[in-house]
Amino acid sequence: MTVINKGFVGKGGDSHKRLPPGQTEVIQWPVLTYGPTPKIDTEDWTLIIDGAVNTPLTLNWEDFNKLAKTQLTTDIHCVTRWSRLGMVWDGVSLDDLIGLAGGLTPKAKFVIATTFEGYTTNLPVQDVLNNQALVATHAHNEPLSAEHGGPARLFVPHLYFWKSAKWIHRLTFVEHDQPGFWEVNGYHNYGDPWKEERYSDYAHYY
Ligand SMILES: Nc1nc2c(c(=O)[nH]1)N[C@H]1C(S)=C(S)[C@@H](COP(=O)(O)O)O[C@H]1N2
Ligand SMILES: [Mo]
Repeated sequence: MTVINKGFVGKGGDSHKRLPPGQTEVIQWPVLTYGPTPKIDTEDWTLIIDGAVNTPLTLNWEDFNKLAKTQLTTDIHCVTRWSRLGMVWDGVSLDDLIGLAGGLTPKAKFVIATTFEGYTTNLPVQDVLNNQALVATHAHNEPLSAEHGGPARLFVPHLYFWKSAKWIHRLTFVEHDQPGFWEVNGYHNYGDPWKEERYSDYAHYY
């Protein structure tokens, strides 16, 4: 297993130094879902990798769990101003999934994540490469609960947490950007917590 430590400094001490502007540390882990929690049985679970990849594929739960896992120790930041520091997450890296799909074609500029219940979010391809993103199954060595996106969710911790789509079902690589659910409803298209990219310019008019 690959283990990547993104600067975890332990509990207490100077955790404020790594809180992005406008964020507050929480100890409990809030649940934030637009709508009800879907219950996805692992028997019905599939992950589709398609679009601008050389060999599009669909993995079932058994296939997916045979893949090598990558562990990330890092912080998460929600646009509603809570951050949880030093979380340990396990899953299959997007690098490995892309490799399994024969690599990206030159048209792969963005990735669109679609979930079982229809939530979508968009990311530039560069933001999901080089161990920055997982299809995660575990947090703190526990399988993800349904509320937190289990059996598996996208995990892209360097961007606001709405980009980490729960109940992930499909990753489609595309040439042209397609803003997702929150991105068309006033959230920023990119969502860098360190630049406080919370809302789109348009949303500031409200
Ligand atoms: N499918 C889906 N994924 C989602 C959401 C959602 O409503 N549906 N909410 C997003 C938002 S706004 C946040 S902050 C995180 C919250 O994840 P958590 O409930 O595990 O804390 O999930 C993100 N992923
Ligand atoms: Mo959020």
